[in-house]
Amino acid sequence: MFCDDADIRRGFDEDEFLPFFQPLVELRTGQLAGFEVLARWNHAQFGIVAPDHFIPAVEKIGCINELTRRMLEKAFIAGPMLAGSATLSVNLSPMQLLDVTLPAKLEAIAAHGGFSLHRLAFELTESALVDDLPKARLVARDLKQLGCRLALDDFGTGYSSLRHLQALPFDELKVDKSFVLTMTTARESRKIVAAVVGLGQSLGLTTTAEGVET
Ligand code: G
Ligand code: MN
Repeated sequence: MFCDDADIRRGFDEDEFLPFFQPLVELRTGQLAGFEVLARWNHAQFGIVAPDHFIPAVEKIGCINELTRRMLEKAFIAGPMLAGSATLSVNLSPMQLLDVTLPAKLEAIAAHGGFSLHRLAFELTESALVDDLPKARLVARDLKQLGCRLALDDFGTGYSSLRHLQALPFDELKVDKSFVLTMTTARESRKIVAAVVGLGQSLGLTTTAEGVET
């Protein structure tokens, strides 16, 4: 059956998981700033499958670190094709921030792929922060010591967003696409986005708008 454990394991065996690259553009200059690395499953039978259809199952069978490893390895191969300062942003599942072995593994993958960790950012959702904050802080600190940046993903959708912003040493704020997509038609969404940009500026964070598609 599609997306059951055996099918996912088969997908890993066949190396069917691959990164898609979503451009990040600096609004002020129009320059390409980097890419978000998004997992896709190039399924033998169903073709390209979006992450919301397989990430929960990959997490459940304990393969999310393996998925991240493959995304990083494949993305780092593209590293030499990126402009000098362009960055890569990779999504982490909440549980991965509680894995104290992640920083050392990441360092090894980056060294092997010849990619500078100063050009890598990790995106975390707010739910990463509720389970074991002291441990998440340790892992976050180690990641930052390696040079990585941390982004708070989907900002504005969880509860206690502002408190989470203080909980970890974030460098970036990503405004949830639900606000951005409705910005051109809903005044309230515009106000919210403006307020989040202001918040980012006050806190010295880079603010990214998700979901700009037109
Ligand atoms: O469909 P779309 O590419 O917009 O989905 C993006 C979302 O899917 C990300 O914000 C993230 O939540 C999830 N996602 C995509 N790639 C990965 C990945 O490699 N690891 C994890 N944990 N989540 C991912
Ligand atoms: Mn993201």
